[in-house]
Amino acid sequence: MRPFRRTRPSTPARRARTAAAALVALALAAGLGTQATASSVSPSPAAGAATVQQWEVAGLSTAAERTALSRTGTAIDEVRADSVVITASAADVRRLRALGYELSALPGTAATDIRPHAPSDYHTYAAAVAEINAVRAAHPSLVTTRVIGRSYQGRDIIAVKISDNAATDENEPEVLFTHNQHAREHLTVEMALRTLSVLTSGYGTNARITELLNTREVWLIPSVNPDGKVYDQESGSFRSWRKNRQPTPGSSSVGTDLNRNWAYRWGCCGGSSGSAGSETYRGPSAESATETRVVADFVRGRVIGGQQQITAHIDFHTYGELVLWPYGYTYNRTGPGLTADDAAAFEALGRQMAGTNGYTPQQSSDLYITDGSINDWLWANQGIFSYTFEMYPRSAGGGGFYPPGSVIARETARNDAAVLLLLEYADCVYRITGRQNTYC
Ligand code: LU0
Ligand code: CA
Ligand code: CA
Ligand code: ZN
Repeated sequence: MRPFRRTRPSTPARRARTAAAALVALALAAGLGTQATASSVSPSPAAGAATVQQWEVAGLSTAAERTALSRTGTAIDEVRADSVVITASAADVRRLRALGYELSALPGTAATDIRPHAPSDYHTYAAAVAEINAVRAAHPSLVTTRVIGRSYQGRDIIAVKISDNAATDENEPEVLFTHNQHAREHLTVEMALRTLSVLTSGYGTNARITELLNTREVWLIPSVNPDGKVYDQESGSFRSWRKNRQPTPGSSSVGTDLNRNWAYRWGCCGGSSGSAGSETYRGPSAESATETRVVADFVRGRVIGGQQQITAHIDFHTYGELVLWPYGYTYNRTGPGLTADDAAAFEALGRQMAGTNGYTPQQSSDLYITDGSINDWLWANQGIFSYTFEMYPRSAGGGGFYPPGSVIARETARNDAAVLLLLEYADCVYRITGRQNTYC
């Protein structure tokens, strides 16, 4: 386990800083004019993508201190023992320093410092779609694809189904994997392609995979945010873009953080921002983002005869090497709709999956509070055991959001066993704590 020290005594400077951050958070919530403008928080490529880079923010060691920073509208890239790493523009840095935060630049992390990946490394969105179509053509009884809707800019959002008799909706537990909610997290799209390859090549050759695909229906959504992916990846240098590409009405800002836009306790708890320019902008209302709505409608469409068919889910992100479970909106281990038995099952399966890939298992809010996340909605609203995996690297030194293409094969294969474990328990996740007779 990552050694969080929740009880570290607070220094006067720390208390002052936390108080200042809280005041600014209040001002932001009240719509006062202290927030940076859209162009400074989310620069247009011409205006200053070069100034966006990663910074270490010193002296933050508890979830409450990290949540205070995120209340200023900052997205936290990485949690360290006594600091965090963020991506920030020069204007963000000035704003945070004015609040008393100590920031130091992480060398080599500006988007323009990062060597563009070779086309053979990370798939573009179009290349990913082409590969999916090729796999489907090679395995027509095992793979079908469905356009579940279109992104804000009109790109297909695709769900790939993998099962025996894939064209038929059979009465088998369904498992969902979502990828690339955050634009710059390109390794997650590679993860979807890896899972597609492992499952299709293993069917008929590997007894365990054959049995799983005979008894489960697997859904992969390889890119929830294709507009963001294309915007980040296809201009010649990376843009460190996180959100979707939907303009906010009444503002010059572009983009909603899809993982703050889901419809459970949306905006409740200081785990997202109401400022359109923020990296964690939650949108004007829950499911306001085209892509959130498309995926939520797809999930609701899996309710058949009053029963949600999807039982288990992983949302792939980068980075940090973490296995996370709900709730994100509260530090409490249990909450409405999340009993001690539910929490025990979440934790047991989360820890077992982490045992296979060496990630750190923890409740999502051990990092910092998030609200409107996909995990909270899928569990509270749909009863789906929903995890987040934060993939490679563990820290910025491994390449942050842009690790070299040479790690793709190793770091996606690293999750094979966890994916199969989730499929195995999809018939009854409570089996992992021996409570199947009570709950399944
Ligand atoms: O959405 C996020 O902030 C995630 C973490 C949560 C799922 C708890 N981190 S990320 O944006 O860096 N992928
Ligand atoms: Ca089937
Ligand atoms: Ca089914
Ligand atoms: Zn993410």
